Amino acid sequence: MEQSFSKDFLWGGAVAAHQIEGGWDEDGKGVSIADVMTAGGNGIPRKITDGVLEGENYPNHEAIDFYHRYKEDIALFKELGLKAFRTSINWARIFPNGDDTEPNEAGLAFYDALFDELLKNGIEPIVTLSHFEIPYNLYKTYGGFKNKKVIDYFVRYGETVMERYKEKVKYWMTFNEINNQQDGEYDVHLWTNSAVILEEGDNKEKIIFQAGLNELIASAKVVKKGHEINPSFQIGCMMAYVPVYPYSSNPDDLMAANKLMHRRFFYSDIHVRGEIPTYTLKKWEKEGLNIEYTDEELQVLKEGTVDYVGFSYYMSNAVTTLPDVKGNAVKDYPSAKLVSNPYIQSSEWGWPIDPVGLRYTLNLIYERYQVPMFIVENGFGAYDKVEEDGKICDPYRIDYLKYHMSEMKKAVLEDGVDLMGYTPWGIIDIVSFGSGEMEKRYGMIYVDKDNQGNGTLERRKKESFTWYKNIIATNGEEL
Ligand code: P53
Repeated sequence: MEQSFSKDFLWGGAVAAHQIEGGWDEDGKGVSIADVMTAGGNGIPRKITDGVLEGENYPNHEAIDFYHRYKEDIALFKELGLKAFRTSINWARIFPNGDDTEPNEAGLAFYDALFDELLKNGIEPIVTLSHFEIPYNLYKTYGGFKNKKVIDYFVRYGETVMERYKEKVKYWMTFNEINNQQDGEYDVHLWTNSAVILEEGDNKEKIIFQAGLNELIASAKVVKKGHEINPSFQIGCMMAYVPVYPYSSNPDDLMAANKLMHRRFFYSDIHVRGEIPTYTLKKWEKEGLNIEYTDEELQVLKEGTVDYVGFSYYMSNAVTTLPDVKGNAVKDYPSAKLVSNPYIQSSEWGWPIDPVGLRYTLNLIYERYQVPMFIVENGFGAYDKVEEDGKICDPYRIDYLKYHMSEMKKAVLEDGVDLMGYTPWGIIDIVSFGSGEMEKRYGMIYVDKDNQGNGTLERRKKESFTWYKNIIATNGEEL
C-alpha cells in the first residue's frame, strides 16, 4: 500500500483575480461584475449597483493590490514551498467590454509577467477563466449568460488566452463554482456566475437552467479548442461540492438529499459525461421550462468533456422532511427543508465545519466519474488578531486545515481516489466574496487592511504559514 502522496502532488494555494488584484481601472481594464459590488458585512449582503457610483465603497477596486505587489507575494509563496498557485484571469482586463473584436494588449502583458514570475519560482499556475469577473457590458448590453450571444464572447476570450499562454499554463478550469447559481439560497450567484439580474415576471427556474446550459456549452467549446491549441492541456470544470446529507434515516430524507444533489450534479454530469442527465430533462419537461438548445449544441457538449473535476469544499448541508424540525425550504422536493446538522459546529459566519464530508465527497465524485479530481478551494474564514509583538496565532485555522487534509489523505491512501492536488483558499488574506469584508480572513499570510479599507497593506506570516510549509516539505507525511 502507498504510504504517502505522489511526488508530483500539487500542494498549492488559491485566490481569484477580483479578490486580490485591485487595479480595477488600470491599463485599459473594463468594469467587471465584481466592480459594482459594494462592501457588505457578516450577515449583511453586498449591493449590486447600476455601474460604478460616487460615494459607494467597492472593496474589489483596490483589494490587496496584488496587481502591483505580485513579485513580493510570489517570493512569499516560494518561501512557503507552494508547488502550484491557482488564480483567475480577469476577463475584463483582456476584453474590457466583453464584445471587443481585439484583446487589450496591456491586460495580456500583465498575465505574461505574472505567469513568468510564478514559473521562475518553480510554481505551476492553475488558471480559472471565469471567476466572477464577467465584463459588466455583457450584462448591460446582452443581459449576461441567459443570452446565447455571450457564449461566443466567452469562446473568443478563452481561445485568446489559451493561445497566448499555451507554453506557460498547463492546468485550466472554465467556470468557477458553476453550480452555485442553482438554488435561491444565494441570489447573488446568478449575478456572479452568469451576470444575470432577475426582472419582474421572470421564471427564475428557467433562467437558472438556461444560463447554466449556455455556460456549459461555452465551456465545452473552449475545452475542445484548448485541446487543439495544446494537447497536453489539462482542462477541468469547477464545482462547489456541498454534499447534502439526510437528516434522519427516514427514506424520504434520503430521497430529498438525492434530489438536492441532482441540482448540483446537473453541471458536473454535463461537464464530465457530455450529456444532459435524464433527471434534468424530466424536470424541464414536467415544469414546461422550454430550455433552448440545438442538436449541434448537444454534439458540442459531447466533444468538450473535461479532463478533471476541480472543486471547492467548505461544508456540508442536511435536509429533512420531518415536520417538527425548522429549516429553509428547498426546490424539487416540496416537503423538504435545509436544517442544521446537530453533529457539526459552524464558523462565526455560520458555515458548518465537516472534515469527514471532504472524504465522503472525494469518494462520491470518484465513484460517479472515475476521473482525476483537484481540491482547488478549502479553508477557514476567521477573525485574526495581531499580537503586540506582531505575531499572528491562528490555531483554529491550522485545526480546520489539518482535519480536512487528514480526511483527504485517507481518501487518497486508504480509499484510492485519484487526486491531483490541494490548493487551500485565500492563501493570502483577500476580500471575501460573500461579504466583501477584509476581516473574514483565510490566509496564511496576513495583509494589513481592515473592513473600512485602512491599513498599510503590509504582508506578515501567520503561525499557519510555518505549519503548512512543513506539511508541504514533508509531502503530507506529518498529517
Ligand atoms: P467567502 C458559498 C459556498 C461555497 C463556496 O467565500 C462559496 C460560497 C460563496 O459564499 O464561494 C467560494 O469569501 C468562492 C470564492 C470565495 C470562497 O468560496 O464568502 O469560489 O470566490 O471567496 C469563500 O468567505
